[in-house]
Amino acid sequence: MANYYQPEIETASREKILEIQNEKIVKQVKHVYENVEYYRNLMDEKGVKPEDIKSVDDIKKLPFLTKADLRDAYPYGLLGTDIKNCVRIQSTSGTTGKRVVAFYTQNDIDIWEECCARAIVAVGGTNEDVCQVCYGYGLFTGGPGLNGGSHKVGCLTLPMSSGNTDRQIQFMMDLGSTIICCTPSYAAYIGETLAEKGYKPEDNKLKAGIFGAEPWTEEMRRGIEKSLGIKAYDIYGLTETSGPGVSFECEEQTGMHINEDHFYAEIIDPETGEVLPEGSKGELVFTSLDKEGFPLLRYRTRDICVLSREKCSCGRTHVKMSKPMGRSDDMLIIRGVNVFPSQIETVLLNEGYTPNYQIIVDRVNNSDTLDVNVELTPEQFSDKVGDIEARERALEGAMRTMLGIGPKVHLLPPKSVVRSEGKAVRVIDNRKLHD
Ligand code: DLL
Repeated sequence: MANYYQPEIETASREKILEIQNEKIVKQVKHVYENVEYYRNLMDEKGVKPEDIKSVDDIKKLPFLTKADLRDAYPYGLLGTDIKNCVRIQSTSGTTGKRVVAFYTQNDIDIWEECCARAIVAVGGTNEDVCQVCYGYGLFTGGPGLNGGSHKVGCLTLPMSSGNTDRQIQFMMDLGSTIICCTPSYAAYIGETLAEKGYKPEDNKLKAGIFGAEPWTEEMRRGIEKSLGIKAYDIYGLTETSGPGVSFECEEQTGMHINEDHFYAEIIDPETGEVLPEGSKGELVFTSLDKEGFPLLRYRTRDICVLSREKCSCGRTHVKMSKPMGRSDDMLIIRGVNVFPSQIETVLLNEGYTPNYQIIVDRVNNSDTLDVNVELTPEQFSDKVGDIEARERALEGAMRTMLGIGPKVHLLPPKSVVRSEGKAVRVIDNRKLHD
């Protein structure tokens, strides 16, 4: 039996959803044009006026926003309201030195948490559940978003944050957690640790897990379901549009319903920017229909997906997106943290190294590893082992500060990073992330 948090909107007719979207977009574009100089300039350059946007069909006339715009406008250039109306920031990686900073009014937080509440109710959550949130808390949106959603549903919320697996397991067992929220790789790791400690899947009270923030395969889903004895559901989102809960899986487990009353989704050709017909594979673009603090219009997510309007047996009418099938840029997600090779390059240049480097990513025991091989110049090269090691640790520290996760750095003799005849191969990703 399907459960909804806001049935009237989650199962609304297509006409009703369009009516809501059309009403919101006209207001939102006018508001952004009047209040966000950065975007007004982009619209003026394209010769689009707010009056040209009469319905969501006209969204394709608007200019795109990208992570590069977020960097150019950092920190306040895309703010949609007076800063005194904002109550929170959240943040994720930028492409180089500056992070993406998103602003929220209280209304934005309420809507975001409602979206997460929809996801929790969709997996069977009620006020009788104990919801263990082990996404990171802090600037990352995972912890705060699911925490807020869990409160709205009335679950007993365990704000665990990530890490300290022994304590996670102790609370899970002692307090009888029934829903767990974390990255899929952490869920797999918890499952493995439970088994190592001698627990069988039926020893815990978990019934469902809400996993996202990084790509994962159907094979991983089956593994997690088996090791934890639960149903594993996907959840998607990004800081720029709020955080987790932009879309979520229902009991059908065949894609994630996008909360269309708040986000308008398009699929474009990543090369040409052209809007593709329904059912095509391409880059997902979101327009926030009612965000106040950070109202991004036509934000290019770089996630490659397919949208489907096939009728869903759960009764929800909102469009479904497939699992992201890759990215149209070079962003990596390592242990749930977004990492751009350009951030690593920035650290190397800042620290006086050359940009001859290679990033090697792998997954060992359900945990991602990140190694960075960096070539030294003949002047930098030293045959004193201690000297090299000290420099490796210093570089690891600088990278940890920039990335939010610590890589293992290996300083190599001159000419040891393979030169490519074409485009330099900077990243070797040995993980299997997509089906
Ligand atoms: O990862 C928000 C989030 C937190 C989503 C918790 C789900 C659960 P960012 O740090 O801004 O936000 O990273 C956003 O992560 O563009 C995708 O590339 C990737 N991503 C998010 N969810 C999924 C998913 C959070 N379910 C970027 N499957 C997005 C695959 C995902 N990739």
